[in-house]
Amino acid sequence: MLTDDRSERARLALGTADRVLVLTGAGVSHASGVPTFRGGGGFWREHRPETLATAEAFERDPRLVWEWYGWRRELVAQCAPNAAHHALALATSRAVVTLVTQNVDGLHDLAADAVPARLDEAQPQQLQAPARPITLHGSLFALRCTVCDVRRADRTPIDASSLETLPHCRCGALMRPDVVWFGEALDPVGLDAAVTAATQADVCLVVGTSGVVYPAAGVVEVASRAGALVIEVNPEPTALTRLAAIHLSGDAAEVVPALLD
Ligand code: BJW
Ligand code: ZN
Repeated sequence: MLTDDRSERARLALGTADRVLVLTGAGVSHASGVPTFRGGGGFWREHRPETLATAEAFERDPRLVWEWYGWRRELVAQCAPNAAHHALALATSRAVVTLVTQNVDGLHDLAADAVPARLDEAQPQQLQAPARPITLHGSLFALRCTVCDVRRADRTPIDASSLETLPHCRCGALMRPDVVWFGEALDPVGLDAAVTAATQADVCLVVGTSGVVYPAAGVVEVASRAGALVIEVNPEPTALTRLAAIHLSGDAAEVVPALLD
């Protein structure tokens, strides 16, 4: 329950905005059991995630990188969207809300899939099918060929016991996770759509991101420069707090549903 002044101001701004841009990061999935990228417990074995999420690491040791992604795919496959994902999915079906995520866990999409069932319980006349989130950094459950660039959805377990058992393309080459690693370009269509939404937003809601990875964090800078009121939900101050007119400290799964109620 949000009762203080800042929360009420945030609720009012979101409730009266014509256009809202939401940027989410790993923290939005914390209550679902997905580890954040940089938080405590952000290590897998002795490796920092930052050193595994690179093309160089994959070139050097594809088995190690696939082992890490296989582990994350299994972990995330057991996780379900939480109240923040559901509230945001419902919001994208109610108003002009553009949802942009850095997450590769697919939980926003699962929440969007669940909206029709929830619509029956809500007021169907006010709602439309939720817009799909813009996924800036790709998906854990998609593969891309390292040679011919062909993509495919895939949820099967990864066998990283040898190079031969790793996922391969029909062209014979090795497949990689279809995610964006450091030094790689984001899909220009998704990034352009996010930047356009940022220039048009009255309110920019930033949830559960450390705000240190660009160009994703730059989307908030664009919104702020274009005059959007920036609202941040995060238990900690972040690199983007300087842009926030309102910082709400807390768990996204509690704060976000109360804000969008
Ligand atoms: C809670 C919570 C709860 C906890 N409730 N909250 C400009 C300036 C500086 C550097 C650069 C720049 N432009 C580009 C760069 C370089 C680089 C970069 O940004 N580096 C910085 C880190 C220094 N960027 C890139 O390399 C990008 N590419 C690029 O720019 O290409 C240029 C190019 C152009 C043309 C041709 C070729 C190249 C690509 C960046 C890709 C990032 N990819 C990753 C991995 C994805 C795959 C995977 O997951 O395996 O994306 S890195 C990782 O960080 C992942 C995340 O999406 C991303 C952001 O992390 P996020 O979500 O913020 O997570 P955390 O863990 O950092 O934070 C969690 C937050 O949640 C914390 O604040 C907690 O407090 C909070 N929290 N519990 C709410 N319950
Ligand atoms: Zn191929």
